Amino acid sequence: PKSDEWWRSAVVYQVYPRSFADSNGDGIGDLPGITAKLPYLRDLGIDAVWLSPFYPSPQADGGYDVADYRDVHPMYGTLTDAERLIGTAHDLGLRVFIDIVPNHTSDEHPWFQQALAAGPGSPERARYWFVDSDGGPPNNWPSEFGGPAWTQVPDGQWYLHLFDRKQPDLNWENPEVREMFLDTLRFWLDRGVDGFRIDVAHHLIKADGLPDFEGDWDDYVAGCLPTNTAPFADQDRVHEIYRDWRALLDSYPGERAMVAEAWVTPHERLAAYVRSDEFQQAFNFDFLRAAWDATDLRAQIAATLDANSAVGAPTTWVLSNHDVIRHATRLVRANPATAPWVLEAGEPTPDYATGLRRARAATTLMLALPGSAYLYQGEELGLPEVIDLPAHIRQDPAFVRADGQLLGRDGCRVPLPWEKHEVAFGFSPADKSWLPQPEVFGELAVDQQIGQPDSTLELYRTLLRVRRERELGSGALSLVDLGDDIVAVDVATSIGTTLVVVNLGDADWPIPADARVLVATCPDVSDRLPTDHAVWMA
Ligand code: TEU
Ligand code: CA
Repeated sequence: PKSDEWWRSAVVYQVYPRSFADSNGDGIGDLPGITAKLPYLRDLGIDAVWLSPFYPSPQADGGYDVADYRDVHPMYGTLTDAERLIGTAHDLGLRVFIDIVPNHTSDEHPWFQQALAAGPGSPERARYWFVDSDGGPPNNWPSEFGGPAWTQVPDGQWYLHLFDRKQPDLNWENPEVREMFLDTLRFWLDRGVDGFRIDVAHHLIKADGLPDFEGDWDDYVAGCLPTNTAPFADQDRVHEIYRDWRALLDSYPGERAMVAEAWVTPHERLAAYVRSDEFQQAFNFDFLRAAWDATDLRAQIAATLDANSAVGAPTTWVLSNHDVIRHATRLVRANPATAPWVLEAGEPTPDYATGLRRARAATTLMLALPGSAYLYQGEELGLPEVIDLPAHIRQDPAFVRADGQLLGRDGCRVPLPWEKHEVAFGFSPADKSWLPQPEVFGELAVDQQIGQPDSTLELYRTLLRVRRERELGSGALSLVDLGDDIVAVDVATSIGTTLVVVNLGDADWPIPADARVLVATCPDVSDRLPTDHAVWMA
């Protein structure tokens, strides 16, 4: 029976291949670079690695614009390199998730090229959303990256793209589209992949007739509207697709998993993706939207657990990913209510020392919470968002399409520092890095932190070890009331009870005399927990 359910409490580490480790000196990370660093990840104490897209792609959206779903971009290596990476990970006891991008292809995918050549009314165009419309776009749908979601081709038809114009949306009413993705999943399952992260899983089905969006876009983006009020999101029929996929996964040996990237609100609608015949997991993005505020954090934890226990599903916790401002910066920004990916040009640079303290405390909270947790490369080093990248080197379409008003997501994608005294801080054997690394990355390099008891890297290693020893990922959680400015939870497992306390107030919190401190974010915890610090106690 498939009862192991390893994914329930798994800690999954996201690798953004372009920025992780470069093996051949072109300044761009690659698969052999990742493979060489897998022992580092094993020693960190994670369970699985998730790789953002490494497929052939013109890189109009960092590879989330796929031109071939069953191959590797030459700049990242070869299919053999992918197989070697998967095999090495398995030998080290790590599972591997890959990213599947089913909502759209690249405009350089052969299907889209064939659609352009074949013309209106052709079966090739029927794989996408090509529509006739006089006098402007067929409806009012906006692109996530700014401007309308429609682009006109020379013969007059318009095609839909919820993201960049180089990312045409596929038509999931078309059986050929469904077949193509089932074949793609088979292709990677046959190569030993353990799981899939499904990009914008809630967008695949569009409402019949493509009606106008009647809601307020800012409210929608802020997560204040039920997502299905948008005709391009969270439509009930999308669930059919994932039931087909899960049936395929379940026909393979081992327990293969799927996690939905679905920006769906409210919690009940998101929980509907997580079921025994659909996704095992859906990212819970609440922490990305939470302010550094005890009331807010408590509310997010309580709401998530309510919604998920209603369907008997475990939750996933996330503090950072490749789309949002790194949390060492985000948790101190002037206006935390702004969407987590919106970094406005000219926004003041938050104080890093405070940000780092909060980031460490937030992680200490997250890694104690039952369920699974997703980490984003570099957060274990306490990396800040890189805010001052010059405009001419920024590549994110979210920046390019916003006329410089928004800075986009390049600042969380700067290549990792491995060794302070090497060129490119050890990211590359050459003095090259596709985005420039700031000086502070030298101090934060892996070789500066490893073995240093007070470093953020060692904090992560300790948290992950103790989490495993005390089985916190599968514990029973309750919120504890220790005052307005304190977030406190109690996690009960067969090993015992762990009390987690985060101090968000201005005053020290007195640590009880009989408490045994297991992990703390401050070097010397004798009897008090200072502001912006956290502790695990037995
Ligand atoms: O992101 C989905 C998404 O809608 C947001 O996180 C988006 O990044 C935000 O609105 C910024 O403008 C996923 C991927 O994670 C992201 O990298 C891709 O750009 C996007 O889908 C399109 O594939
Ligand atoms: Ca390279």
